[in-house]
Amino acid sequence: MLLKSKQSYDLTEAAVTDEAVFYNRRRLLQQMGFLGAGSLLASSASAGLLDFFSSGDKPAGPQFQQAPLTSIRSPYSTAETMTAESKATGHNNFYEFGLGKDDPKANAQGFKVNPWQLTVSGAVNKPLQLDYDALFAPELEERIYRLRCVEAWSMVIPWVGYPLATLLRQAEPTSAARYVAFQTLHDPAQMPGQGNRFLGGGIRYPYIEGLRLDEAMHPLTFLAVGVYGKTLPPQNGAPVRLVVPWKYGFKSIKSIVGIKLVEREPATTWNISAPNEYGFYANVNPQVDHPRWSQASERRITRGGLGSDERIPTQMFNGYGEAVADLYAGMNLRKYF
Ligand SMILES: Nc1nc2c(c(=O)[nH]1)N[C@H]1C(S)=C(S)[C@@H](COP(=O)(O)O)O[C@H]1N2
Ligand SMILES: [Mo]
Repeated sequence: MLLKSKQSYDLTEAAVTDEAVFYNRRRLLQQMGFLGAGSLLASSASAGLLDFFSSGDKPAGPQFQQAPLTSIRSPYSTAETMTAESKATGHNNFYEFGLGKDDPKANAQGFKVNPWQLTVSGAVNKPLQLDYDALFAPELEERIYRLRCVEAWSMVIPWVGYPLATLLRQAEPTSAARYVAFQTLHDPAQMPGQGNRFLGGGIRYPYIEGLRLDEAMHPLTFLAVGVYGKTLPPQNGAPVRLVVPWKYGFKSIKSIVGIKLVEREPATTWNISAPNEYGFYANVNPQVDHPRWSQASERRITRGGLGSDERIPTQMFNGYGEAVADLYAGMNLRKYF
């Protein structure tokens, strides 16, 4: 069940976290986030965007450097078999870097994450401006969560970060704040999908998302700055992304630069794109099918490879119902899908 304490922590990825204890986090933070010079622009200019976006061999440019992160284990973790790191960081949805599942990893290695500015603004008493180092200032914990994509595949991923509520409390939402709006970086020079309707899948950029304030304050709602014991790679939303484990994956917006407390339900990217297919709430619900496919089951990606993925039943609220169902008491979840 959910919110179960991890019994066995003998997973290989844990070694990375433990190893990190020997390092000084600050020193590591200084080393990371680089990124050879403009590999993305250089390669798109020389090879042409279409070649650039064709997946296959790794781009010749420099690889993004991740740094180890020290974190404490969170009781809010599942003990289910974790997805292999190579799958969680190699099979991604991040349309800013291409539509194919292996495009983000292939195309985002030159993404610049430092310097970064995340602002928390709107209906708050104390607006925040967080630079890159400040993103890592709160105490970091590791949360192993199920991630259920609306496309009916799922993974089990060990995120490193802190509750979104930690930041929101610092900003002190006023009584006018009822929703939280999120925005991804808008930088077509670095994110080719943002500058081209074909490469970017025809959605409107920057990618935006939103939560009700009580959803945003829920202890399971997480801001991830790392994964598998290291800083996030760009394809997973470096340097900071949202993780809302009981909602379809598209709510978990990547590479966030803006968090704004607002009075009214904010517009959200996929809802704008196809309102009959993607709702504001997007709670995982095996009883409410997508208009074009069933949501009753999912393909659980673990280590990948032929025949290794299991088809498993999808759980209401992705298995987090005990913790979150109260948020939706009395709501018609077919209407508010
Ligand atoms: N900015 C932005 N955030 C995004 C997306 C995207 O295309 N752009 N894709 C979403 C979708 S559909 C999913 S399933 C998750 C995937 O996260 P992962 O690649 O880290 O598994 O990111 C979400 N966040
Ligand atoms: Mo998704």
